Amino acid sequence: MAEQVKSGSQRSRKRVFSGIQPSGDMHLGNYLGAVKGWVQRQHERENFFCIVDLHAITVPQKPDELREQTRSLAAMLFAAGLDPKLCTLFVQGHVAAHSEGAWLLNCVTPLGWLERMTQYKDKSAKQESVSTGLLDYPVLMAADILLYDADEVPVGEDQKQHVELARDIAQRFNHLYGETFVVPEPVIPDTGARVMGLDNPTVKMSKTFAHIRGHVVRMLDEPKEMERSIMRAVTDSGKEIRFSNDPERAGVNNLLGIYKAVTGKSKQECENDFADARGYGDLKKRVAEVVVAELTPIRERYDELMADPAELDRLLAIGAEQAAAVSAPKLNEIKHKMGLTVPTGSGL
Ligand code: ATP
Ligand code: LTN
Repeated sequence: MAEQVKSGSQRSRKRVFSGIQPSGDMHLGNYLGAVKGWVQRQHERENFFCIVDLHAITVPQKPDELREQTRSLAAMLFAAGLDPKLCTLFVQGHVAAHSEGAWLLNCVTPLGWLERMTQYKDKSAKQESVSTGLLDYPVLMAADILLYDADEVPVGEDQKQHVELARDIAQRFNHLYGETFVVPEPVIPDTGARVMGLDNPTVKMSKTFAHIRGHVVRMLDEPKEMERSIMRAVTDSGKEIRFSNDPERAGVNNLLGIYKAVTGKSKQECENDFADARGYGDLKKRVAEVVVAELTPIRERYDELMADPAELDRLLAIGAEQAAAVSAPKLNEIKHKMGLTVPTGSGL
């Protein structure tokens, strides 16, 4: 009986799960690498999107700011185009199955798998004191995904290793306890998967470096500020406007990549658009124009949503209820498979 639920292919629409941390202001990298794709494909999929506050606290956060950023991110995601009729958007901490599921999966995950994660190595090197949660972060992420039997996980390039770990955990669990989980696929966009810092095109655009002037374009920056950051973007001393893998030309490549991801044009069309440009100044101006045009209506919808907190809370409460309806029975199935007793009436 449970077999029928497991195989993603038996559902008429693929099920998507993805998450985003409320750990700072959402930026253009998050939008182009993940959120824009969620919005574009929401009509063809069954969608679960999660504001992962439990992941955010794996590094120190200011409680009041975290609470505020969680609500602000929810408004931003709706403003970016997630439709509550098509998507379940919820806050991870509102659905207890995620923490419980992570514990259960912890008990089948070898420690060595976690110690190998590159994001853990990078982030732990930057912390004075490293929490157990930071090491365990990918197991919580696996629980997020596997509790929903998600077929697809749309993320930026930096999260691919974590989705692969979720696949390994699913396979190991299925091997130990019998078919239980769908083995999810990472879905990485072909453009925008790795938007680089404007001040330094050798590092990914990141909330961690948002305090450095000119590093990010925040979704909520004023148009003037967006223009300023893009016009100041670091480039080389040439003037050819072409996609390139040459590390020397990473700045121009990044700007063209942003242009491509925003406009949805092909590489050839993008290069053609700049065939008679007089230099990088023209490229930057045009990139700033398309970015401002894309983000301005989002900012306006965001302001409307933030002006009605009761409506935002109502939408998040519905999201949590819908998420719990899917994840609670799955949690019981996992517990039962592992030999735990589950409440009578759970059908197991
Ligand atoms: P940051 O590094 O900016 O702090 P993050 O990677 O820690 O962000 P989230 O904010 O949760 O974490 O990321 C949400 C989504 O945005 C993920 O799918 C992630 O892969 C994607 N993402 C983050 N930064 C970039 C980027 N520079 N380019 C493309 N996608 C990105
Ligand atoms: N770790 C991710 C956020 C995240 C996620 C998930 C993404 C948490 N749970 C489940 C996809 C699926 C990040 O930092 N970007």
